[in-house]
Amino acid sequence: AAAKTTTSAPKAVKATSTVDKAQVKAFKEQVEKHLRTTIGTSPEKASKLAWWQALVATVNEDIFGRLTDTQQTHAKNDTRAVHYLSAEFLMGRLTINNLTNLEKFDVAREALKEFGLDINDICEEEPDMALGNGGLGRLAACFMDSLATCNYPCVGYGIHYENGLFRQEIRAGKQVERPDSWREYGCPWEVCRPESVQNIPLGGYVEKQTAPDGSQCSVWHPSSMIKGVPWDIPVVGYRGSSVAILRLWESRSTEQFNWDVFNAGGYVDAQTEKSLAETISKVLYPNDSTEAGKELRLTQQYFFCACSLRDILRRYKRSHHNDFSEFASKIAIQLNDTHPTIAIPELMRLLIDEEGLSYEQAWDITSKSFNYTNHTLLPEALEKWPVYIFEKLLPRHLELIYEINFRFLNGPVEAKWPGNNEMKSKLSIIEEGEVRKVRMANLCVITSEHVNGVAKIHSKLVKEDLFPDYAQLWPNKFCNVTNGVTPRRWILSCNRGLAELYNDVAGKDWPLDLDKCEALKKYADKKEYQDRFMKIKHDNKVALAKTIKELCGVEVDPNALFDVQVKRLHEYKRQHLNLLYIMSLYKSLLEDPDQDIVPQVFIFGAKAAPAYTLAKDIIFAINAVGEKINNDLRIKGKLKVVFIPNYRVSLAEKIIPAADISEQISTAGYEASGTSNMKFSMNGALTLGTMDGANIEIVEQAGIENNFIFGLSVEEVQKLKPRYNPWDYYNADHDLKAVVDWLDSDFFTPGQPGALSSIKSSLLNNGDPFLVLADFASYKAAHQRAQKMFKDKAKWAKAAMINSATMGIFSSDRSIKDYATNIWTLKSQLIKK
Ligand code: GPQ
Repeated sequence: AAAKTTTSAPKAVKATSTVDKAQVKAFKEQVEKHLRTTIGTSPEKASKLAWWQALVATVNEDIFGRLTDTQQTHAKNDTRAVHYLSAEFLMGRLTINNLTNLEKFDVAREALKEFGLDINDICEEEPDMALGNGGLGRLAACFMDSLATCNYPCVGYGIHYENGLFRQEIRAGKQVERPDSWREYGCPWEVCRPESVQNIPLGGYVEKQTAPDGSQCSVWHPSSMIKGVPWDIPVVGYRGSSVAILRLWESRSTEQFNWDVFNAGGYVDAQTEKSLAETISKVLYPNDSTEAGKELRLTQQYFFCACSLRDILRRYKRSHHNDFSEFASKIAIQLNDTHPTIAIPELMRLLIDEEGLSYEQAWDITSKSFNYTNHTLLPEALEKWPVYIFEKLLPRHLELIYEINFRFLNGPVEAKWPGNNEMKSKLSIIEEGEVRKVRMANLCVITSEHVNGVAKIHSKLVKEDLFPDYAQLWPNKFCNVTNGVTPRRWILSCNRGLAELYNDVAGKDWPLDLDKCEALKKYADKKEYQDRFMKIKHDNKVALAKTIKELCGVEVDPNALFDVQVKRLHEYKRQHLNLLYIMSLYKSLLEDPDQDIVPQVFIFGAKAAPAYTLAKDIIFAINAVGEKINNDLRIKGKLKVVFIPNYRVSLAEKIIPAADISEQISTAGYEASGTSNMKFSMNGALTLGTMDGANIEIVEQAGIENNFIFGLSVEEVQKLKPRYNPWDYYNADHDLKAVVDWLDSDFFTPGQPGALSSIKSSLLNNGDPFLVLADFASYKAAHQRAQKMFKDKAKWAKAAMINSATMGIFSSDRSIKDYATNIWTLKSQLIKK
């Protein structure tokens, strides 16, 4: 209907006018009741934290009723369900999202206003739930939102880390890590479920026994027992459809095995043993896409998988008793990367050793239940655990892995490549060598019904480059599910202005069907709509400028072009390519301060893994260069560089809606998908990026002419890599040489010459593994195209609108429906009230 009135812009409806007075009154009374009777304070005395807690208690009243309805419906219908196993769930804050999904945000805002409170201000009290590193963990969180919204029966299983991803402080330009104790004052969303506690065996040895019929069997004698305590976090679907459960396991001591020590007067020793058991869920490993290879990490993985599988079995047995014939038709398990791989031998072990099934029966069930998602091709991320660690922690699992491997190599591999030992050693789960290792990805591929990558290009590379031999054995096992992000959090909650625009042009159902946003496309040429769209962007930039002033102390102009790169710091993501460009721009401004360039603000946010020295050096370099540029009066404020400390979900929600340019500049072939690229586009940023990951699919939707694509393609990278010499590019390009050499001076680090030379050294002496120098000229040219377009306000606005309007396929609802249809064969279930 709105489509017909093309001549005048829809009037911005004042959200307040639509809020029902009676609902506001009721909500206000509920909050006050909780403030008094749940939190034990009063409106006069309450701190912001107390107000937030009362607000959450109010929201929880809505959530728990629906949770019970959901669980009863699923139990009654004995539905098939998916179990999403992930070592990370990067949930961020939940208050605004839950209010939004319950369609109570406006009511809550008005209710709090009547107490003289600003809802956004109150919600700043909530610590981020940062139980993940980056894209992989955030994807799991978006998937929970979509699973609930699309009414798929599911449980998310993970670890209840006491400390999430470290808090980053920047001191003298350098990253300093601080612990993140997100639950210090309790988390009002989570519910402990003591009735579902699990006991998990660990360590010890395997005893071989001979049964009366002469057959051999193995008996595991573990050396200790760890208690797993489940904490449930309800995830409300949009418009309150169903409520999904995220179940996170906390490790505790069982004391079961310590009685002897305890009674013998070993009170203190018993306590020490206890602290070991409690160490397991203490801290999230802060590595993104790199394996730490630590024993504790494998223990974490095993601990949460073992708890989760027992939980799954318990629920299955409630309706199917000891008949496992329907297990695979009721249970789908999704492995989020290889981190939960140990669930495979653990399910085998539970079925054989505890439930008395034969190996063949157990394998039949296991191989029909599991699916595996790969998230990277980086060799350093592919988990390989030394056999000696397995022998110590999980001797029985190792035995089962050997058995799976033996049957695989002597079955399908021998059948396909008879007598070919080279093929066997390539495909084996065990890597031979000085230290023998278990290749977790191989175990996943051999066992899983489906193996998927996370963007079209990535899935192709998974099949053709990472697992080509497996693909010959099982070509149909490999498939693609392009990632997505939830439009509830990434548009509706974080960009209210844009959400209202979509309400006006696309109707109110777009958060459930993001393809509807395409309606905006036909207004992309209309001045009034362009103005409205860019006014929304400008307002978001004003708000971000305020945040930047608070967090970095730097004044930035909302009229400048906001160029943003926020993501984990990695060489393959090439923040240093961005930095080299900034230096070259600065250099040219010093040479000609009066040149007519678009004022630009370069905004960074990135955490480096604490042991990743070069990544930390790049953070230091960005801060050092920024400090110099921001204080150089000669360039008249045309250029600003800010590094926003402690980048996390709640900051992303402020930064992304305010971006003009989204930097997605990984070396082609290295970024599996990317997901912030989708969020930026949805919010009207133009992508300045390589043909990598989901960037390819983004420009397929939005048009290459509405984005700035540069650099080598995957094929070109593969071709160049073996004969690449960074010196050729360095010597051939004056500008490039000048900025690279600049890193060696003390211009940006007065009194500390060489403080930035490790970056130069990685580019020249270490062979520039991610082809930064090769892409520099092309990157610079892309920036010049962007600057030129930014001067043409109408053209820019149109491109921004088309980007935003065409991101329908990147709703995580689409991803989840793809999984449900092609991988899980899972049907949605409407919830009876
Ligand atoms: N990803 Cl293997 C992570 O965030 N952490 C990891 O350990 C691995 C992958 C990312 C990947 O780099 C991005 O390209 C993806 O978009 C994201 O996973 C979700 O699939």
